[in-house]
Amino acid sequence: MSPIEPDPALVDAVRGARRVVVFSGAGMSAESGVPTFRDALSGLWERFDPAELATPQAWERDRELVWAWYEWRRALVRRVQPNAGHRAVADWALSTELAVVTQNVDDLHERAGSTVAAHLHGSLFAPRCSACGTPAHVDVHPDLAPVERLAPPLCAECRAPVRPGVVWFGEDLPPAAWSVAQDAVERCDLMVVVGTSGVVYPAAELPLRAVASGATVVEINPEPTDLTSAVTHSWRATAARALPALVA
Ligand code: BV8
Ligand code: ZN
Repeated sequence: MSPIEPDPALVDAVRGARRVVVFSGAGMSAESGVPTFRDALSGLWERFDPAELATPQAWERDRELVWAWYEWRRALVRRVQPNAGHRAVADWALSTELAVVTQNVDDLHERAGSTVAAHLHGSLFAPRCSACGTPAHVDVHPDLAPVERLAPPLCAECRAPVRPGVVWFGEDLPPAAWSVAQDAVERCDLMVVVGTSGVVYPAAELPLRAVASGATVVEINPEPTDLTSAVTHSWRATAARALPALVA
């Protein structure tokens, strides 16, 4: 499917931008083979609701199930590669002031060469002690079969269970990441919103703030979303096809 050509006004806005924010969601990594958040509940976990499993309550109720789900996702991310969209964003930053603000917990922006300004929802690759917060080094199971239960390792400092380094529903966003993201959005003259349905707050507020501060906001998504009515341009295209065309 070749992307429908972008609106020439969209291309002009992108070409003329001086301070860019790329705001990415799970759709950014879809063409790398990383299931979007809801698709990550296929197989063993399909009977769970993401908002159910990605919560402190689920962790308290069944740590081994939650730890297995995150380790399966971490191993899957390790096995895949950044796509042309991730690489285009990294290339763009070589010629333009650009901040990557991502909701994604994978490391594909980094592996494509980007420096990520803010991981709003944490990272699969930053497990930490659930009690004292000490970062934990946990080897990735290279070919972890999707097992339903896996005992989390214990903290080397205090022996409490190690938890995934992500932000669960009901947890505050990391203050530093949230503050960096807000500043970048305040400053930008262009925000490119890629692969997010814009349903999770407060992250989904950022494109609305960019519009309010007078920036041009371009959405790249094969589907319309909750943000479509608010953005300046909405391009029905996928990340790996649209971003290289924009950045060329
Ligand atoms: C907070 C990490 C303050 C975990 C994630 C009741 C109680 C408590 C809070 C709330 C509440 N009601 C509402 C809230 C707020 C809540 C929220 O927003 N809930 C939603 C469900 C309504 N938010 C929070 O709790 C946040 N914290 O508010 O703190 C607070 C504190 C205490 C009490 C109250 C408030 C924390 C939210 C962080 C949750 N953690 N991730 C993990 O990964 O397991 S969010 C998770 O879902 C992902 O990170 C992602 O950002 C988000 C959405 O997932 P997806 O739908 O998969 O991805 P996305 O939305 O990006 O959709 C995919 C899109 O890509 C689609 O549009 C698709 O068309 C498109 N696409 C597909 N293929 C492609 C593509 N696009 C381009 N190219 C392609 N090839
Ligand atoms: Zn500890």
